[in-house]
Amino acid sequence: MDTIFALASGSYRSGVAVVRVSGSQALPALLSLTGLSAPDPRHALLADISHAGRRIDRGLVIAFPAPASFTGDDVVEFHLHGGRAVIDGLLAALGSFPDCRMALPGEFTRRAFENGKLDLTGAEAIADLIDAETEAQREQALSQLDGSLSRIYRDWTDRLAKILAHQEADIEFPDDDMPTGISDVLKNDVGALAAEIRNHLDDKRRGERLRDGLRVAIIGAPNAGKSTLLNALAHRDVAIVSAEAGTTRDVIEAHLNLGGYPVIVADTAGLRDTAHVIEAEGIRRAQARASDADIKIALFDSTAPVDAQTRALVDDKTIVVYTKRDLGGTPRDGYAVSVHTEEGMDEFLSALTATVAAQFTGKGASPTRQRHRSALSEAVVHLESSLAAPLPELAAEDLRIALGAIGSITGRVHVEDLLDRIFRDFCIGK
Ligand SMILES: Nc1nc2c(ncn2[C@@H]2O[C@H](COP(=O)(O)OP(=O)(O)OP(=O)(O)O)[C@@H](O)[C@H]2O)c(=O)[nH]1
Ligand SMILES: [Mg+2]
Repeated sequence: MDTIFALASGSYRSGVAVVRVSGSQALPALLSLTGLSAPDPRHALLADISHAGRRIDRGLVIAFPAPASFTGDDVVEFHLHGGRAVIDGLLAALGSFPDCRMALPGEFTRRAFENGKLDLTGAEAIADLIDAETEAQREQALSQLDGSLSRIYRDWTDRLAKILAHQEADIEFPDDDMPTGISDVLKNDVGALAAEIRNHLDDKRRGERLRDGLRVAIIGAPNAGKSTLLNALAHRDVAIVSAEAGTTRDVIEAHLNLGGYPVIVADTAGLRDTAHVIEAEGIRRAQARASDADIKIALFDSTAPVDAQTRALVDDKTIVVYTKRDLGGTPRDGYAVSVHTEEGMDEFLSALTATVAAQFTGKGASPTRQRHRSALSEAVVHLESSLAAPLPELAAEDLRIALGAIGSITGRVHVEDLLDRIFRDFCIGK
């Protein structure tokens, strides 16, 4: 297998850059570039790094001999000055060693998976941690990396493997009063497992929404002050504001961090009847965005009569806000704010933050990807159909598919595990 290397730290021009090397040539390359003979494992050493008689840099080097490394293979790290010529010099030098090449995207983590250092949910957690922009996203990624999802799925695969083993045994050594499909004892276990998985899936997709960001749509009549509010929330001029009604046409998004939760707020075209083709398309987009938003903010101009079109879209996912409080008017309900004087803004912001936070309340780890959700749904379908299977072999087949589906989430279900369990749990001479 090739030895792979890559710049592990971010872009060029940084105080320190880390270049990581993994594979059987990592240690020989380190020794050749530094002249060291036997570096202490996992100890940083200051060394001159040279190649072909020319010095590349003076930096720290660390050797992580297999298997106690990130990938499980021999790994070497070079901590250099983060300049282009330095990094390029080292990458070129590494490329000149036999069987050494630049790593593909994700290849270090892939090797860690292949060497059993991580399961697939762990690998996904690393990607999520790198992408995390808010505290709650970071916490979710870290707890997934710690195995919050793996533990649940491993427990389920263990239980299901046991059930399947018993079912296989029932087929192999049938009792005289062998039931047609699956025994009552196993039925109970399967039913309980299916109920637990259904319960785990009934989480309002909070894990996935935390990764993707909660979708909030600002809606209201033209000139209600939607773009003004978006700019205030984003603390920058994202959308054009003008006294002319019908200014905003496209959906304009800003990514915010509200109380540690990621939120994508969308400003939309003002809702009204119009003969103008472009404005009408803008309004269509506004309505589409409103209908798939997790939370809507319905804006009403305090100084104007209540807009019926917007009012009709208010539901239990909507926060009602009256704008331009500085100009007077009497709001009927909701929050009254003035973006210009900032009156009422704190109250509105706390309400919005609390509504956002409420979307993420729930106990325990939640699936963080559609991939997890699809696999679990497939498992539930087959667990349920095993209960109704007319023949023991068909029940076993359903259980096997369900086991494969759950196992695919961590990528760690092997027939071997299953056989082990069969031999461990039964006396074969039964
Ligand atoms: N006095 C006062 N004026 C405001 C306030 N918020 C917005 N405005 C004004 O209201 C007008 C319309 O604001 P916009 O933010 O462009 O309104 P909009 O809802 O985005 O309008 P469309 O894009 O046309 O649908 C602008 O002249 C703003 O300056 C406020 O709190 N107080
Ligand atoms: Mg606007």
